[in-house]
Amino acid sequence: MTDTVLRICPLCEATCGLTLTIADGRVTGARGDKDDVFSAGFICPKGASFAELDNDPDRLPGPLVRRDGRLVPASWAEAFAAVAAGLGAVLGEHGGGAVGVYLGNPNAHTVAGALYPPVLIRALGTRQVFSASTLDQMPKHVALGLMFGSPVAFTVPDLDRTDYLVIIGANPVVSNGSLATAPDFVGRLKALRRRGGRLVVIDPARTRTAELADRHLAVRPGTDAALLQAVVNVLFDERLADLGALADHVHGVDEMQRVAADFTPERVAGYCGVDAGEIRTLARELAAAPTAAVYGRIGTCTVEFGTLTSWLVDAVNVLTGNLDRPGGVMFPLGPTAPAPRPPRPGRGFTTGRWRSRVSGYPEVLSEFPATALAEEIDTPGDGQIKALITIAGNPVLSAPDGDRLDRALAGLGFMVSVDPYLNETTRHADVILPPPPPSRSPHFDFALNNLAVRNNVRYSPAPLPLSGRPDEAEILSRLILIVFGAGPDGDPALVDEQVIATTLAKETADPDSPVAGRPVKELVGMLPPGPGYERRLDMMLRLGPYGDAFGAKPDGLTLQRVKAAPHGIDLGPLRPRLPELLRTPSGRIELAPQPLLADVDRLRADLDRRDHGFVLIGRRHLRSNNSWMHNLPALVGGSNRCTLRIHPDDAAELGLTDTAVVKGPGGELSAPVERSDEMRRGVVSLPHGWGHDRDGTGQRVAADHPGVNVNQLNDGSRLDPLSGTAVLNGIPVDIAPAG
Ligand SMILES: Nc1nc2c(c(=O)[nH]1)N[C@H]1C(S)=C(S)[C@@H](COP(=O)(O)OP(=O)(O)OC[C@H]3O[C@@H](n4cnc5c(=O)[nH]c(N)nc54)[C@H](O)[C@@H]3O)O[C@H]1N2
Ligand SMILES: Nc1nc2c(c(=O)[nH]1)N[C@H]1C(S)=C(S)[C@@H](COP(=O)(O)OP(=O)(O)OC[C@H]3O[C@@H](n4cnc5c(=O)[nH]c(N)nc54)[C@H](O)[C@@H]3O)O[C@H]1N2
Ligand code: SF4
Ligand SMILES: [Mo]
Repeated sequence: MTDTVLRICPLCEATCGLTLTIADGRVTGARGDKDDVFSAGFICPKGASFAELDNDPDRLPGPLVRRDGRLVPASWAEAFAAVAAGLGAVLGEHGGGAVGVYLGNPNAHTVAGALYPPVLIRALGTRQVFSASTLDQMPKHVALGLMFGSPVAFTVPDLDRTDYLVIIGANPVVSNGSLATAPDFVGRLKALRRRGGRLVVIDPARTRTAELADRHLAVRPGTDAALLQAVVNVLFDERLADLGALADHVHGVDEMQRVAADFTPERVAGYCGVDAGEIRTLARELAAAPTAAVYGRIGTCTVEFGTLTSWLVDAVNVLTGNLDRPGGVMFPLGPTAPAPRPPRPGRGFTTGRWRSRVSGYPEVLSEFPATALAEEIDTPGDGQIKALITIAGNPVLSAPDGDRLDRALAGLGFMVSVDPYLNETTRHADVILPPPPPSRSPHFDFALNNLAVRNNVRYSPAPLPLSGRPDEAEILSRLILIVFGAGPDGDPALVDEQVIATTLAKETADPDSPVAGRPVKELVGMLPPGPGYERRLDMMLRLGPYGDAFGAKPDGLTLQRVKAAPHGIDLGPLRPRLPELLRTPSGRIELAPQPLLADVDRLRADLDRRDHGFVLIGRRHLRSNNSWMHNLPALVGGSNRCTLRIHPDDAAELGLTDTAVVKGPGGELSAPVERSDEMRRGVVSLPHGWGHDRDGTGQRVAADHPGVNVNQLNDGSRLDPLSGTAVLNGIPVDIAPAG
């Protein structure tokens, strides 16, 4: 018998609604849900491969436990007992501070990943916390924190209403968008062009997104901060800066003008590899457009000046009056965000409240740089990491110098990984606890709803039953109970009930909360019976901006209402939200925060640098996702290959034939050569997440097409100092023919 069921796709940030076909208790196909209020039927090749991904025979059906040096299948009870023993030993001898935690990207795409890791980290009381954020968007958090007082006040381009969109260092036609949740990003770009709007793409490569643009500026890698400083320079110099409605809410305009004064287009043109006239035109067009939005992503973050670039993206949005207005960049308001409180100054945002043990890196959002994980494990001394918990991460491939991390992991006292696969990282674990596949997991976009180009709420209960295995919420809850000393058999519901009690105690005590002064017990009694994560979701929705405030606003959202609308509920276009979200001590936007001004000296000192050899950047492929989707026959091969892309004239000058040897600061590798005039001269690209040739992994298809690990070219010593984010784009490399 064939059936259909709805499920939001967890495979990228676009959050498309899918209609899954189910036969004999498994998923057999996927298509776009035409009635989804947000995605309206859009689907990409990855979503269309949902069934293969869900049924991948290499997904671990149950836990693995290390016995006599080998990972062998075990029962769930045995696995949790092994965690209690192994982790318990480290906790007993060294305390929670000796336990490291690494959180990978899919935590942004699971219910469990949103709800439990913070509780686990608090339970451990550890400062050894690492995540994919410092390989990705951390510069954006720091810039937002310094400018708006809140590191999660994401500025999202109002794609469907803007007249002029500048995309810097992003390739949404391939990535399907990031920090801008928008199903069918391509369709939205085409619609922009159709309504007479213009698209400018700034990228060293003429990407598929650049192909859609009116104008493409092939900037030199890593130099966008200077280019944007020059845009700011022109805005002031030609009296084009116009803050519009923001004028009363901005501090630091004069400092901004001063700091940009020496970054004239003529001064930066050689450094950026972009004509001064092009930069002037960009500034003039941005100022002249009825509305405009500047949007930056990976190419603005994982670079030498990541935080400066992220700041300048929004500085330009402010100076052209485009922040917080329709058609500009706006602040989404997700359904589980806290209900807005009255405007008031906040404490602002700081980093460096503590420092990493070995290199003294400042903490940022209570994390250390992912590149520091290996040294914190392999450097002896007080506070050394003795045990590691990884959840949904593969840092051996995703972070620089995986070989060192690989060796470090092998020396840990204990390691547990929550991951569906035996891969380059999890092969070092003493216990692997595999979550069930997405067809057996619920879905709610706690994080991505706050990045959506249109406010909406959608929930997918787990489409299929668990059949005897714990869901990821239970796995993580049991880890938390073990850390609390409740042993492997504690009641996982206790974790959720504890969070609910604490949250409601705080809310009811807050005079500005929608439930101020109400008895906690009464509110707890209103939550529906069911899994703890659903009770927490219901609580968050009811406390949120559209919530029913536990009955006080009878038309408001509850989980029950959301469940009754399986295709989702549209919550309308983005609306202006200033000044209520500002949490700077001044209560204003800080246009020129001191830590950023201080870092401009480093940029200034770089202006005379020129590349002598080649520069390496990254590249994503439509049918791939970081390191973990190379195991599906339907997705690997064809154009999804790990090749060195290089301009044909560069290849000819170097005398490259089939294979090139690439040498970087961290190592050397050989890769097939792919000639492409998409590349700027002197710039080459390799995709990341490949290098599936290590022993003892369990992804058979991936092992047949291993590719090479680009991150081995990188020694990890170069970081954006303000955010601790690894420089993954703009790596100097030498290239030679093989042999
Ligand atoms: N050179 C270079 N390096 C890069 C990048 C780059 O552009 N260039 N990009 C960086 C970026 S943006 C990111 S986000 C990082 C990603 O870095 P990581 O998050 O460390 O790596 P991923 O490859 O995304 O690994 C995800 C892991 O989660 C597992 N997984 C999948 N689904 C689930 C699930 O439902 N639950 C659990 N528990 N686990 C699951 C997978 O099996 C895999 O092991 O890589 C970074 N590395
Ligand atoms: N198909 C697919 N989709 C994905 C992923 C995937 O691996 N595959 N990964 C997901 C993840 S984790 C993330 S974070 C997002 C990322 O989403 P995006 O940021 O849109 O993805 P990228 O393709 O890495 O785009 C970065 C662009 O920056 C350019 N670039 C590199 N260096 C510079 C520079 O110095 N300056 C400028 N201006 N540009 C530069 C690159 O050429 C590239 O085109 O994608 C997500 N979606
Ligand atoms: S665009 Fe992203 S969310 Fe949509 S179907 Fe593809 S992978 Fe899934
Ligand atoms: Mo990412």
